Amino acid sequence: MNLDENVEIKKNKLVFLGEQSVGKTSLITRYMYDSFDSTYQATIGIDFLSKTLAIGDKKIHLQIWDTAGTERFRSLIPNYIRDLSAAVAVYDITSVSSFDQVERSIDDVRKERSDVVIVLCGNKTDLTEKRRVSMEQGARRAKELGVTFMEASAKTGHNVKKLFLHIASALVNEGNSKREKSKPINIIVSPHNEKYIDPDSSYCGC
Ligand SMILES: Nc1nc2c(ncn2[C@@H]2O[C@H](COP(=O)(O)OP(=O)(O)OP(=O)(O)O)[C@@H](O)[C@H]2O)c(=O)[nH]1
Ligand SMILES: [Mg+2]
Repeated sequence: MNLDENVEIKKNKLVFLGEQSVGKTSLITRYMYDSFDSTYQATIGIDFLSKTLAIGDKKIHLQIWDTAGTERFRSLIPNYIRDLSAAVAVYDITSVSSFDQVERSIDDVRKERSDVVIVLCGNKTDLTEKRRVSMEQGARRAKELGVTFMEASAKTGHNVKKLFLHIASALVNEGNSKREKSKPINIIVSPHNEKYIDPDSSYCGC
């Protein structure tokens, strides 16, 4: 591996949480493969993907963990939260119960880690006629919980890149602020993904 001395690699674990069927897998699939599947296939247990992004002169390696929303697998989640750097708590804007549940996901994260980047994400904005949770309600809840708020649609791709880039930038800036004032961010995304094997061997310098 040939690395420029100015390039730093950080490994960061990003976990997607939220009720069954809110679109966690679809958001990740849209970002990684720029595709969308309308047939529902529930995630079993936990899935892992990774992606390397370049933000200015920093390289950031995101480990993306997709959890299952089913109650049956809930007991697995604390194990994955322990060493995370960022979390996306997803709800479906057409489902009030999924919105009520995000608070529990955020509490779970905060119980383990108080210093992580958390985004509250209302997904399925394309379903305008079926909307049951307004943007204002989402924004208000996010403010109360002290997290970033975003709405997105895995189907149309609306705000999906923004969601990931916001997290990557926040993680890079977090590292920068410990050493220097943050520089303007220039983001270049390099496609890179695989099932989890060994993060050390999966670096892509492209
Ligand atoms: N219209 C619309 N449908 C969506 C969107 N995102 C996901 N879906 C659909 O919602 C269903 C559930 O999506 P998934 O991505 O599997 O949901 P999940 O949160 O991963 O579900 P679990 O793995 O069971 O926790 C699928 O049929 C998707 O096609 C969206 O933005 N708009
Ligand atoms: Mg899933």
